[in-house]
Amino acid sequence: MTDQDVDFPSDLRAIRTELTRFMMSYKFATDEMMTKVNILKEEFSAIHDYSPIEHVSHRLKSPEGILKKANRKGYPLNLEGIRDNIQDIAGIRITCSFISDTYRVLEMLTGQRDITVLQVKDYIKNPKPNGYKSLHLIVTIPVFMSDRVQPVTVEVQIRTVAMDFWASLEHKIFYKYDGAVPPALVGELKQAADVANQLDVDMERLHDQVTSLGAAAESGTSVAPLTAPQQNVDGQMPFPLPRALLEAFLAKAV
Ligand code: 0O2
Repeated sequence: MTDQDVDFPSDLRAIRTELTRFMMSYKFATDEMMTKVNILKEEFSAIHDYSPIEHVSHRLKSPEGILKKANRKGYPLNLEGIRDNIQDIAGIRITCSFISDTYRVLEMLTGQRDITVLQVKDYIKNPKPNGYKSLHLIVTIPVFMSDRVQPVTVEVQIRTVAMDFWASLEHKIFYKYDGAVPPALVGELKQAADVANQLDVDMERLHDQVTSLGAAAESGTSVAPLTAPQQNVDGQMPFPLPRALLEAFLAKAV
């Protein structure tokens, strides 16, 4: 028993243990998803000429936030009810440079065998009336605990940097006005979402143009590739692969 336990009767201690296990399962699921996304990001950066994943972040809803949401939505206030109804306790957000990358990342994740897709909402093809755009994915992933395997739900949001910029500001404004955003501001936000979308479209077109120029010029002119395989801070490749070793591999003499 710790000092803290002295003030806790056994029934509260039992609830605390149960809640801790509950929250930990979501933390582990988040860790697993982050590993999956980081593997894709790192592999793309090292092997291909660029990564469709710019940035990835995660968040775990606090126990207070979970209870508030369950209350607000009228869900049963027990762990089973919460597990069955609240699907965004664990959240991952992936930002990509281009719209096509968001779909590419969606495909790569949903194609993984241990990920079960429960729902995909495409707010890029079908934006919300306020202009919100993003791909939302609800998945379960198995978490291997000491005594059981628990399928845990994770919400994954995938969007471009421009969509993310817009959504962060809109989120702040929405909370500042407690949901009652003045109509003029709603209109301006919608306009800004349209501008962000135009930027996405223009940037992708430019990127495609420069990429095809690079490909055409590969046979000898001086157009440099847009990006190179990722090197670490010392300008080295992720693993040291000296020329002699590569030559030995080529000669199958290792
Ligand atoms: P937070 O604080 O980011 O967690 P749900 O309310 O999740 O049960 P809903 O609203 O149908 O059901 O889910 P949806 O549409 O998939 O939205 C889930 C999350 O997407 C939200 O979580 C936001 O993070 C984000 N989102 C959805 N719509 C908007 C929007 O119009 N603007 C912005 N900025 N974000 C949006 P939470 O719990 O609402 O918020």
